[in-house]
Amino acid sequence: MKLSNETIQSLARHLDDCARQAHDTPKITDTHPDMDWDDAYAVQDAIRGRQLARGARIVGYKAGLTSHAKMRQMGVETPVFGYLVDTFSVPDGGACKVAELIHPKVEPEIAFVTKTELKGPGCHIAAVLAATDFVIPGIEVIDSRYRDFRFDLKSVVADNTSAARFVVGGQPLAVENVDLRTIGVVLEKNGVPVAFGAGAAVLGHPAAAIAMLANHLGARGESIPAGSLILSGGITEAVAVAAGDNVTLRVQDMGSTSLRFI
Ligand code: OOG
Ligand code: MG
Repeated sequence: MKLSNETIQSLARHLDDCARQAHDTPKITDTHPDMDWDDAYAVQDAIRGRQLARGARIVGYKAGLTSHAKMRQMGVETPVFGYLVDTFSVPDGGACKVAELIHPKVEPEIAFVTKTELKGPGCHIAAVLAATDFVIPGIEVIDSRYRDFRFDLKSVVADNTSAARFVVGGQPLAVENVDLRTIGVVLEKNGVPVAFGAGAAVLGHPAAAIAMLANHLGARGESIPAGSLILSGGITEAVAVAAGDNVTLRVQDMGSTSLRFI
C-alpha cells in the first residue's frame, strides 16, 4: 500500500459524494499517481463500508472489462471486479432515474446466481458451473464517476468499476441446459437492435469471469457466498442512454429483461 488510511478514506468519501450528487471528477490517479492495486481495492472497500453504514446490503459481485469489445472501448487490458448492493437493483421493466446519474451506459450481460460457496485460489469454469443455481439475462447500467468515462484500471477499481444500477429478468436457465459460449444476445434501444454478441465474447466463456472473480477474492481471503448474484461483464461495447430511452436485452433461450430511463 502506498496511500495512508486517511487518504483512502478521503478518496472514498469523494467518490461516494460524486455518485450521490451525480457529479463527475477527474480520475483519482491524476492526484495520486503512486496508488497501487491494494490502495485501489481499499478505496472500493471504504465506499462499500459507507454504503453499508447507510443501510445497503451486499447482493453480489460484478466482473468488468471481461470482453475485448469493452477493453478496446475503455483502452485497458485486464478485467476488474466490484460488488453489487441492493440499492443498485431496478425491478424488471422498471424505471431508472437519469437525474441520479452522471452519464449512464447500458451493457448486455449474463448474470449468475450461485447455490454453493465459491472459493479461490484454484477456482475454474467447472467449479463455477457446479456452484451455479441458474443464469439469467442482466442489463448493467454503468456510470463512471470520472469525467467523460476517462480512467485507468486503478481509478476504475477504486470507483467500484463504474457500478450504478442493474436489472435482471427473463427465464432463469440451469447451466447444464445451455452452452454459454454460443448463446446469442441482442440489446435493443427503443425497439432498435443496437448491439449483438455471443457469450464467448466474455473470456471465451462467461463462467471464466466468475472463476477469475473467485480467485481474486480468494487472494484477499474472501469467497463468493451461496445465493450471490454475479454480473459476468459486458458482452459488447456499452451503449449510452438518456431520459426517454427504453432498453431491452434478449438472450437466446432466456427471454428478455428491460428497463426505462426517465
Ligand atoms: C468499467 C466497468 C465495465 C463491464 O461489464 O465491462 C463493466 C467501465 O467500463 O466503466 O462493468
Ligand atoms: Mg458491466
